[in-house]
Amino acid sequence: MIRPRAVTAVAAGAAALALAGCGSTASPESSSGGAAARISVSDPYIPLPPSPDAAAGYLTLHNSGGSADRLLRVASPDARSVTMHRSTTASMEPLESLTVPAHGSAAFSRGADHLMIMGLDDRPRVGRTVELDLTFAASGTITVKVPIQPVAYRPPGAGN
Ligand SMILES: [Cu+2]
Repeated sequence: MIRPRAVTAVAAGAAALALAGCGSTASPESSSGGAAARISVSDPYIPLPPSPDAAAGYLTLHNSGGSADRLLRVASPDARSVTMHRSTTASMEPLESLTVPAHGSAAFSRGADHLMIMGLDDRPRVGRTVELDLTFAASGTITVKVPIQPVAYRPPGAGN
């Protein structure tokens, strides 16, 4: 099952650490300015892949802050590699980064940008989770536990 509250808590903690680490002079309490990016993650899932060799990962990134941020790379201790891909009409190509606009969102979703997860270290099954470590230019690394879902799963908020 998805536990959005847990994911948000992890994301908020990572963002706070990143702010402290980069020597920002803004105090965490002064939220009125809202200049910094504030990233959270919702609806992460991996449709059950036929084999551990290659799986697709989907999730939505939200930025409630006043500055854009960029997802630079994704890694996983549970897989050999994770890459960001953009689907084109013919095939797909690597994506260098994904921008999350200020007060906006960006998503990896079916038929569009997606995460390619290669070489899962355990046989995939529904209910297992895969850790993804998302590293942002401004917000640092946010860790998400992504559940493997049935092949036809759609997240609750998906309009299409
Ligand atoms: Cu791909």
